[in-house]
Amino acid sequence: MSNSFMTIQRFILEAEKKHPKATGELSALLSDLSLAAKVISLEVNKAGLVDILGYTGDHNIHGEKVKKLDIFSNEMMIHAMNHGGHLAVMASEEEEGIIRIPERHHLGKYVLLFDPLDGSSNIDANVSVGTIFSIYKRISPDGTPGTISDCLQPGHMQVVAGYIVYGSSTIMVYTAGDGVHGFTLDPAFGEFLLSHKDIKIPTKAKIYSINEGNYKYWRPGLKKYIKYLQDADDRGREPYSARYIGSMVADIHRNLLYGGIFIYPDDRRNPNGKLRLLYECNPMAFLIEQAGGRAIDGRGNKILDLKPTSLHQRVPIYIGSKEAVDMVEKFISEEEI
Ligand code: P6P
Repeated sequence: MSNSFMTIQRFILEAEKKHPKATGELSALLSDLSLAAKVISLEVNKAGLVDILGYTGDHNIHGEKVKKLDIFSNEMMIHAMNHGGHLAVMASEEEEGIIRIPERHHLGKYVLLFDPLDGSSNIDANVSVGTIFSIYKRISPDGTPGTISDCLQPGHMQVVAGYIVYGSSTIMVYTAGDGVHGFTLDPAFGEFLLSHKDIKIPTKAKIYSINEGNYKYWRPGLKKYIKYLQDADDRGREPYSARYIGSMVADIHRNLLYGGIFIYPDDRRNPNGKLRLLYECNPMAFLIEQAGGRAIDGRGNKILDLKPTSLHQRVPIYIGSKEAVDMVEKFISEEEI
């Protein structure tokens, strides 16, 4: 079947054939996720029309103001995914604790962690937002309710990771450990069609993405690195562009396609940075490494090697084109404290 009509369902089934022991559970799980993505995309794209923009007046577990679409997307993910019989447990960036599978449903062998609508503080300004997801195999005994330990596995144990970016079009990008592939939603007939096969992030970055408003709080090595990028053309090197949307999914998606580095560092105000290890950093790190890039915490660790200690822990992240991450790692390792 040519790419132009390769639906995500067909692609997943083709990929499954490469694994003779595959039971089809993971494929069904990914298909369920693509359905949830279509529904969220529909709501995100008409939010301004049906008055589900704006704040609910509540605050989430992180003390952040909650958007109506946050609630909708979180509930959509839970209700779309909790009855397929493929999951033992879920956890959401919007929920304090783990999300149990209702007793009436079969308990599966997978674990789903997700950020239902990342970047949603931007949505009233029509800025691209996204859903990020991460799938692990359970480590607790089959047939029993999943546990928090199932959710606190290191990122290198992921079997699937991906995101859906709701932008000028809706694109679902995922990896199952065999490359990174992108599917664009054709709204005419509601199918995700293969549009980006085997994505590789350019080794050289042309873009750096960081909130420079926090400059005065940064560690010295990071300040020197950003200055080095800004002086690139003085040294006869390819100048860099600063691009920062403030929506991780959109920033990472652009850098994945064009080449770039995204940084949310630890600084004097946020000693562990802002982004969550389970729901943002691990899935993006799996994807970017699969696409040929790197993802580190700036403390000598690969993101994927970090052992999570709590559901909502935050970690610093330097992620993107290999050369750029190598370079910032060098500046940080040589910094005088
Ligand atoms: P700041 C959105 O709120 C988010 O979680 C990520 O999507 C984004 O990269 C980051 O926070 C932006 O944070 O502090 O630069 O506004």
